[in-house]
Amino acid sequence: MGMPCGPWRGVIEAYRSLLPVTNRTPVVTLLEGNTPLLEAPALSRTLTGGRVRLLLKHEGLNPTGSFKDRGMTVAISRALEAGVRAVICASTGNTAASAAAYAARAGLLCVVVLPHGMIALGKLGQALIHGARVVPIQGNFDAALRLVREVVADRPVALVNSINPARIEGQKTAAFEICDALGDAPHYHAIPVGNAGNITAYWRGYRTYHAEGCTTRCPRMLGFQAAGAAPIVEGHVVPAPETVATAIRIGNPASWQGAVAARDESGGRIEKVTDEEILVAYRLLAEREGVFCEPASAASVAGVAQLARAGYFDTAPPEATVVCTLTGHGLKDPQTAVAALEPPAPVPAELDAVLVAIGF
Ligand code: AN7
Repeated sequence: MGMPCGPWRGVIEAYRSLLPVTNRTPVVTLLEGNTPLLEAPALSRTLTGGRVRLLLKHEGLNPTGSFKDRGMTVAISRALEAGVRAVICASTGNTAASAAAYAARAGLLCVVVLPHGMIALGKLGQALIHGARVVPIQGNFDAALRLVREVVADRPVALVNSINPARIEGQKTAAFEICDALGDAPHYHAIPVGNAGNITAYWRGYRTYHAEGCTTRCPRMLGFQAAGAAPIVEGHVVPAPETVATAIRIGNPASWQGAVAARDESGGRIEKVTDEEILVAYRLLAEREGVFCEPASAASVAGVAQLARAGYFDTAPPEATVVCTLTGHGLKDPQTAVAALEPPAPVPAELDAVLVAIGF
């Protein structure tokens, strides 16, 4: 379709004809979307021996620091149109941060139900500062999602998790932007999988653009779960998911079927990556490409590295493009960055001591 001219007005205005809005829908936007698609030449060399062209869709540069804003602009706009006074979600953190910000802008009450003690610091700070009613539970994300489904069953509150179809519709705009930037779809698309809404959304976006005649192909979808929270890979619900990547600490994804369909219809894969592989990719992205994403986001790059080691890209077309979605910003979770590297101990405020510490 091509990007519209003039100042960026958010994903609803950019792709209005492909989204579930009418001219009566009050658009609630923080000008999300239009995120960079960055070349990653160092990672391409290091991880794939230059076999493929690696690009990063840096979704951490959305207004609240994650891809959730693309779906939230549509979900909150529709909730406002429907006349509800409050929205609610379960969250591992980013959905809560996004819902809280968009609800604040819309003048709606926002309730977020979170697994206590398992939310990265920045995300909790966002939910609080935007004025959400924060309810930490003594249970995990899957329990939180069960509870909010029960809350909305007989109350006039809009659920803004990705089981709300407006969320998936909005999130598919990332695939549109990638195709617009590349002039066609990439050959492969790598993405972290938690509740599996985003892989479902990207696949829908790629299929839509292909059906509209905007692209000549669809990519193979490559989804990656954390090894301690890999229900789709294992083929069964994981009752007590565990991973350093708290954003994808999910044992029973709501869009399980959507992820399986994306994999099978695209001829792709869904695999698991260990916490160690995630943290190696997390540091490589920061050290070699200057890109700081949160641990869950690095699962996409860790997965590409794993597949490259196994020879998966040996059969890729020449000049094959691989896009990795970096779903959230590294500043969301400063504690994991600091823990990964151990900040140095302080030295006296004297030149000699500083020179020794520098290593000069
Ligand atoms: C950074 O915020 O589920 O597979 O409640 O925050 O669409 O769930 C977050 C998910 C990947 C996984 N990367 O996306 C929530 C939540 C980051 C995330 C995912 C999430 P889905």
